[in-house]
Amino acid sequence: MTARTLVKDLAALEDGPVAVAGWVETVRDQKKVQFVVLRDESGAVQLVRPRPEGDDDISRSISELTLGSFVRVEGDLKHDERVKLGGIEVKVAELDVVGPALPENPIADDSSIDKRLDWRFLDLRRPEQNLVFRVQTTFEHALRTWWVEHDFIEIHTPKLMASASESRAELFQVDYFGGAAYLAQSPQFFKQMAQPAGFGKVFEVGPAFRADPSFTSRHATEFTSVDAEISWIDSHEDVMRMHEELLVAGLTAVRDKHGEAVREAFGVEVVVPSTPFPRIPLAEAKRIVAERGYTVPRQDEDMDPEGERRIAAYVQEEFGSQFVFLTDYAASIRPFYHKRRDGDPGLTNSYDLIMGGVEISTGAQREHRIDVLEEQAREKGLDPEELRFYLDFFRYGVPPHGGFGMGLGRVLMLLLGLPSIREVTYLFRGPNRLLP
Ligand code: AMO
Repeated sequence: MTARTLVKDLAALEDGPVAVAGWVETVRDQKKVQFVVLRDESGAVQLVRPRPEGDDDISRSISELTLGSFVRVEGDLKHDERVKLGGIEVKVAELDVVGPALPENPIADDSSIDKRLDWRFLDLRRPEQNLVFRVQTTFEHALRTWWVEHDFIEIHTPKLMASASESRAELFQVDYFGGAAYLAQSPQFFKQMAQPAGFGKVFEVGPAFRADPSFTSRHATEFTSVDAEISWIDSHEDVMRMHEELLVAGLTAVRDKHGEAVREAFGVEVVVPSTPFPRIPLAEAKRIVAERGYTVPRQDEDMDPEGERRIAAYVQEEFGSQFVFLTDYAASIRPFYHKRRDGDPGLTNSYDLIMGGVEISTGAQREHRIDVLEEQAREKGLDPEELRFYLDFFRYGVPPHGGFGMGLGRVLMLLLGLPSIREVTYLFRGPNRLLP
């Protein structure tokens, strides 16, 4: 048996015997000649077979091919400029239908996103979808490479927890041997644990769960959280610097490897931002959008989505940046573990990162002084006893530290100009979706 060649590698080969394998995208079953477009994970190629007088086994099996069937083909590669699809074709000598498909495809290109998600494995066969996950792979790989080159340690924190990790409201509870366990909403507490553990700099890319009943384009009940936490910082400024450098590394890799394909498939440019990203205190950001005709509804709270879009439009016009750090969040709207500003305890050393008008990340310096941390927990109505395991991390020595959490799906959605996190999540999970 000839070894299989990926479609993308065919063009570089000389004419001669090849084997290809993939699924059937189209069949043109003509009287004199039969054409099949075969797609694999790397591209599509035309198969051709002159029809013999009175048909034979191969011509009959081509006539009977159902779209989507997985086939293995041996034949002769021929370069021919007249072939529209890449200037090559494979003349079929043997064809083996390895995985026949049912004749009716349950989805079409114009099916609703919900219908497509019902049949996600078929939806993912579209080349654009394939590209989404190649971009994701490249992006994650570049982040990981950057971290490794900068001496970070990779950790995998448990997702089964004894208590809430971000807020009680969004907690999934599961039965745990007759007791209760909770699904981690964030690796927050355990990535911080790496600091008293003396790890210095850590990262994690892993699942996070939130029982958030919303149906927006940016919320999922399970999502991939990209987290980092570093020791020996002076303030959140050090975290922002690491964050922006990391994003530049990730986006540079995506642009270099997929920039052209992304432009063709999604009509957007992968732009590598220049650093530093603009930094705007939240209160000032609210003033700016108010001056531009939009008043954020609850002034004592975070930006709402419209406010985020407006401030993004401003930084795009003013600084040509797709990214902006909103800083100086009030302590009242931040979790107890954020460090308050020295000399101005109403503010925290924290930030949100906005990309293309959507929040993709929260970061902060953490409070590492146990007495202050306990006090802040109490102030937020939390029971220090329930948080004892976490508070213990701070009783035996810990350096000043901080980090961020970033939603991978949101970054990909914005990077590719796609309308929903559903399009960039391998299998989306929302309030109405547990299958497939
Ligand atoms: P936060 O709660 O802001 O911060 O979450 C960080 C980032 O995670 C993404 N995200 C989500 N993505 C999809 N669906 C959701 N339901 C969802 N919820 C959050 C967003 C968000 O910006 N522990 C802190 C981070 C830190 O301080 O290190 C945290 O979890 O992109």
